Amino acid sequence: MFVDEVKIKVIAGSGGDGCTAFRREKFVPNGGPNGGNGGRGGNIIFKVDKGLRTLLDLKYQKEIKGKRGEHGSGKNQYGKNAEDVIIKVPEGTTVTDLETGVVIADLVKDGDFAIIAYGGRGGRGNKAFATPTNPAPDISEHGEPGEERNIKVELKMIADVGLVGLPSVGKSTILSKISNANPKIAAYHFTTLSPNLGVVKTKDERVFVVADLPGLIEGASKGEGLGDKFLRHIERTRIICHVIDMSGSEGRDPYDDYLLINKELEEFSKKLINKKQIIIANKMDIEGAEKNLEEFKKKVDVKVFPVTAMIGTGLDELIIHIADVLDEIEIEPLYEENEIESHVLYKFKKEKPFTITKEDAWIVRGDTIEKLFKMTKFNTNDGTLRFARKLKQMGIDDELKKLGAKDGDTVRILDYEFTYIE
Ligand SMILES: Nc1nc2c(ncn2[C@@H]2O[C@H](COP(=O)(O)OP(=O)(O)OP(=O)(O)O)[C@@H](O)[C@H]2O)c(=O)[nH]1
Ligand SMILES: [Mg+2]
Repeated sequence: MFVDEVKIKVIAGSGGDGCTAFRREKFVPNGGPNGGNGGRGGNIIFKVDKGLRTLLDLKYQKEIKGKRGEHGSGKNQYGKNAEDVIIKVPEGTTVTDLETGVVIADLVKDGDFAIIAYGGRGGRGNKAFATPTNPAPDISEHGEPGEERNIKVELKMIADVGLVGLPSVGKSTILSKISNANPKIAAYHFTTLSPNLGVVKTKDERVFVVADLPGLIEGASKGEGLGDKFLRHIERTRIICHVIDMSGSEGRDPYDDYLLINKELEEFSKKLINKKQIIIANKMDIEGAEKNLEEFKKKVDVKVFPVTAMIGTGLDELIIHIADVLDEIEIEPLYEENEIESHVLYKFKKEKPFTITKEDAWIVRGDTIEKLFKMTKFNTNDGTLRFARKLKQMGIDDELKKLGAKDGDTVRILDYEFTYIE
């Protein structure tokens, strides 16, 4: 299994600001409050699109930002909610919060989705703060900041295509030429000891994953050579690319090789032999290969792709053909039912509403209090007073007193400083 991994920051949209406004009508000197609420900020949603096979699109981004909600306005006009940002991801994508290590989403099938960061709610307009005792409040809120998280996105990928064949026929060479992979290549048998995976991108931007397997030999299905250990890796691929050394360079007959490998595949499992096969005739540069190919074609009734992997000849047509065939074959579910460990989605972590530490000043920290701070408009008396009241309600005043804060001490929340009064 090939795991692709991307670390990225997601910042959902903030809510729009609430509005402070008052009705103005002819002959009504002091109209009531009519500032509307801001709209909700855009969520960041990951959604499976089964056409995607890699996380390449995410690799080039450092962060994903949601849109801000619209601000509220006078005459009780609510701001519009922002549209969500929907990021397409492939089947088998998991998302982990880097701070807590908790899995936020495990997206398995086409259409599965999860909210990765929640948009902030809209700030309330002054209309919302009106009470019988304060019918004309001069107060409204900023929008709530959108949720911010650093995440790790992982893709557990299974190959679409398996390259099989005898040792030294050029499987790893093909993989190295058509994909981003860098497998070991050498003139001796069993150069490849475990499967290599590579991502192939065609000129018309289709993407698939190819596995290059260790060479198979007679008896492989029963464990000869590296044998059956790796055959199960191709059980879940959609296509088998059967690579044949058409030059017969080791004194072999390409048609015998073809039959031998098919026999091993069949003996290992019916599933393998029933898979769609594409025949690749490699080493066409070597003398005798052309003649062998002619003979070979007389004996088999399938399309053969002649290539010279070493210099790349024929590979462009080959990968376009593979992509065309893949388009016609359904992707099998990525996981068997019993392989799925859990689908539990976690949302916010529980935490203390605030902490206070004595540094150069009394520093108050905590999501709730910091959020309240960011949502407060300090340019009005009502706003500032409400903030002070909230500090008291949350128990921050009491806690400061308990810790020994004295009249005149400085208290800081984010970059805002104020003086503590007992
Ligand atoms: N002349 C020629 N040699 C090739 C070609 N493709 C691969 N070779 C050579 O064949 C040898 C084996 O190539 P590999 O790609 O390692 O073969 P493999 O099928 O992965 O081999 P194992 O991993 O051992 O099963 C290397 O020396 C390659 O340079 C080709 O198109 N022409
Ligand atoms: Mg190899």
